[in-house]
Amino acid sequence: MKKKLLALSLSLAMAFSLAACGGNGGTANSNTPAGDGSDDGPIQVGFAQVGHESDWRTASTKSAQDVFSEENGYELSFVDCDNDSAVQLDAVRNFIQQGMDYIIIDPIVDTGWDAVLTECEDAGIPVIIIDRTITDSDKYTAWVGSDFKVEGLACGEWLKAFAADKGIEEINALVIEGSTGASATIGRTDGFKEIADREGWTILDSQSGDFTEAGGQEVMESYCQSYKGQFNVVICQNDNEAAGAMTAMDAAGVSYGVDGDVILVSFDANKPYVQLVMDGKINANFECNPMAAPMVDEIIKQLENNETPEKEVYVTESWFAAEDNIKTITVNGEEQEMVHVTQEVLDARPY
Ligand code: GZL
Repeated sequence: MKKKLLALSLSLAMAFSLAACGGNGGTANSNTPAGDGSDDGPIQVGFAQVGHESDWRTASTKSAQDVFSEENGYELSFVDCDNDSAVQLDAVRNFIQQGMDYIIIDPIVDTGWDAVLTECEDAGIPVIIIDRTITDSDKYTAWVGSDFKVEGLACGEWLKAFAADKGIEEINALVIEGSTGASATIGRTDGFKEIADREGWTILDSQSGDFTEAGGQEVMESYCQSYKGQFNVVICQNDNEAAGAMTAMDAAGVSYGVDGDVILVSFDANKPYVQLVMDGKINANFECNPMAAPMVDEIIKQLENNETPEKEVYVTESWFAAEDNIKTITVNGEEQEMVHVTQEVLDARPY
């Protein structure tokens, strides 16, 4: 769209300048084709990605690289911002300088965006946000992602039903949060806490593991020292933190999972961790679908055809459990299925 508009405006400028010169003017002759605004080159897309901190992020990046490929008519400029917000803002400004047709951003944190989004708007470059959200500006064309608070609520509603079924009367939970300031962290934390407050559960502690395995292990090691024997639930806000937490609990002699003393919950549901649910190591895993790129491709096609896309597009996701004792949960008044992980379910996982 931007290149076409740019080509058209240049053509018009040339036409007027030629007219101003009286007649053909300049070197162009009357046969010079008027700019039709067509530009058969690839659509230039700049993608400022959070980083490479997790399996989820790897799947998200692969999805974008698969969709915004040369054979699909794109030229992708990809920047791994390594969880550094300053790097991410610079990447977006560089995309503006490079004259991208579209800019995609997965925002590391949800604030500090209005100035650079205004610059994109002034440059006439549509911005599409994926995955995490931006709360201090709406100067973007569309957002594609998950409802993180619903993920947190679903986790709490499942735990309530699971505890009731198992006759567990007291919940003393430890939470390993994701990256501070990330909307995924904020939503999952708020959602789970809403149910915990409603049910009178105790959240003994809630610290950030930064969505990494090392971070999850470090926080869990600290928790095992401070709270060993006091907790019966661990909520990890992504799979990599759950992997680190399992390492730490193994070392501390804390049992977890279907046959353990501690209920272990994760988010993301990457395939290797859905395997761990089937193996009974993780009791429940709440998917966060990283495959936003195909929907962004559809949005770009709409924009190329001068159509107006929806401002918000939600990806589909499922809730997985090791046991089939809880068939459904109710989240925000909506009945949702708990998927009991069988080999067939695992084999069908796309990432
Ligand atoms: C959530 C995404 C989070 C994942 C983590 O949509 O932003 O960031 O849950 C990832 O695995 O690091």
